[in-house]
Amino acid sequence: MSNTAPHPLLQTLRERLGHAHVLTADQTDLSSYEQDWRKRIRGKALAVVRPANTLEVSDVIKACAQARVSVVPQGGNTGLVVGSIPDASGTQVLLSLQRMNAVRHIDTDNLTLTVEAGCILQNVQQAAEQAGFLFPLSLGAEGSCTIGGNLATNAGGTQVLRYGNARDLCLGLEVVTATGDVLHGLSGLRKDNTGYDLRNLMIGSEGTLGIITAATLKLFPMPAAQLTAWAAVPSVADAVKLLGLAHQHLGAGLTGFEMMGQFALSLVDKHYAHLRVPLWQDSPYYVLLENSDSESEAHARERFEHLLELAFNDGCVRDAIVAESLSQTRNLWHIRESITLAQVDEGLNIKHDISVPISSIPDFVAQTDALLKKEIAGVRLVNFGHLGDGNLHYNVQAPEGADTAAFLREHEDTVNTLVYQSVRKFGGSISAEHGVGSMKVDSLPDYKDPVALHCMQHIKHALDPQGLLNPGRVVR
Ligand code: FAD
Ligand code: 2HG
Ligand code: ZN
Repeated sequence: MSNTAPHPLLQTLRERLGHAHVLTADQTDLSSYEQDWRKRIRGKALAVVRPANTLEVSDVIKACAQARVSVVPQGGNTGLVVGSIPDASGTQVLLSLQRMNAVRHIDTDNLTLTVEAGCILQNVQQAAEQAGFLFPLSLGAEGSCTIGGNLATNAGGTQVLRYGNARDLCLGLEVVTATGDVLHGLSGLRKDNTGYDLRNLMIGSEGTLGIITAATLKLFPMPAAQLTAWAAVPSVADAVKLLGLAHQHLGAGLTGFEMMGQFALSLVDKHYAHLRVPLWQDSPYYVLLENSDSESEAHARERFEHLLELAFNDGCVRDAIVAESLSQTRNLWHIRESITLAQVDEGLNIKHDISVPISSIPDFVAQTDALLKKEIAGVRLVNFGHLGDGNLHYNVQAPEGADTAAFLREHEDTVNTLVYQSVRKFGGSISAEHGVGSMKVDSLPDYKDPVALHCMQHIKHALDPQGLLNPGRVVR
């Protein structure tokens, strides 16, 4: 196609959506759609389309299918595995769900909330709160990621050990399939055994099987109090021990359990000194615990103090603070959530979002740390994450003062192989949260059960025989 002759598909899309919602690079700066969040890769779209409703999404898919043009769905573009931007060919349509951001319905007796896919997660949380309920999905990107993207990646976040992943929080989906048909699955049913679970197939499919246009989500009672504690622990094994004690003594009240290595916190201290990271120079690891209490803050505090006393006596906690106020609670969470941004300020690193059984975490960390330190002198490990789910962000940062680009060029493949082999040794997963995208698509065959991978390829082919939806992501 020459630069002067517009692609005939654009004319069709403009007729359906209106000129203002079919954006091209000759008229508009598309960088926010074409650049991935970590600024590792920039793609090039044939056009960015912004449908206003499900019917328009269906029209776009039908037109693209007819023109044999592939489509990349995008929500908030906060994904960390390069799955939501077009490739560099300039031939793909980027379908942004941003305009589809309505709250459709709240059913307080059924404890459900139905929203459109482009709703920002924070707005979903607020809609639930205004109705007097909790929608517990919570992550650092909640101010810009969308519920459609959360479901497409089966996002985790910081409340999984109590409420589950995005998958566990969703009862029904409306999806536009690769043929442009609309799958009307917005049921609020908690039980439905009428065949294959298409909702669960779509969740975590990263835009490769269908476009999620709306979702029915579960609501929960709002706790009377949410209190946090910050504990310095002598080792990873002690953090695991503390987790066991917390489960035993807080029961269902334990809603968050995040572990953070000292180097991860030192980056927050270096780049966001105003956050005043507590105790960070004292211990190699720290834990942020959250106790949600259905009675009162005083009750929550009493239970926390009892737990911490047991932990001090055991020796698995060296020092600890319990938040004095809601603002201190928020600040502790803010420190934890700032680790991702502090890494950006420090320079690109090699990200991992691995999981292994919780019982294996101490050995996994000890053995993998040793392997990496032997391989790269002075390597810095940004180890933190959702210990309560057996999920660590085991990120690998260049040695102090090293050239980051050169470090990635020379070491990224080797580091990934070392970490993934270690994950395999402990029976884990190479992606517990962020998904496969295009960053892990070529590694997956080495670490996924071959029969599972084969089934995935068959499913992709059956639902999207033309390879129209987000090609080159998840499975090839
Ligand atoms: P996008 O980035 O736009 O898309 C992600 C994938 O979903 C792409 O493959 C895209 O094609 C597809 N997709 C998007 N919308 C749809 C749709 N409507 N239908 C079909 N496919 C679609 N992830 C976690 O799991 N836990 C965390 O704690 C966490 N913390 C984060 C913190 C920060 C600061 C950042 C930047 C990211 C974090 N993430 C985390 C990663 C990211 O997966 C989540 O932010 C979020 O789930 C992505 O939502 P999004 O709307 O931005 O999706
Ligand atoms: C988190 O838990 C996110 O904060 C991002 O999943 C992790 O920065 C990362 O590697
Ligand atoms: Zn995470």
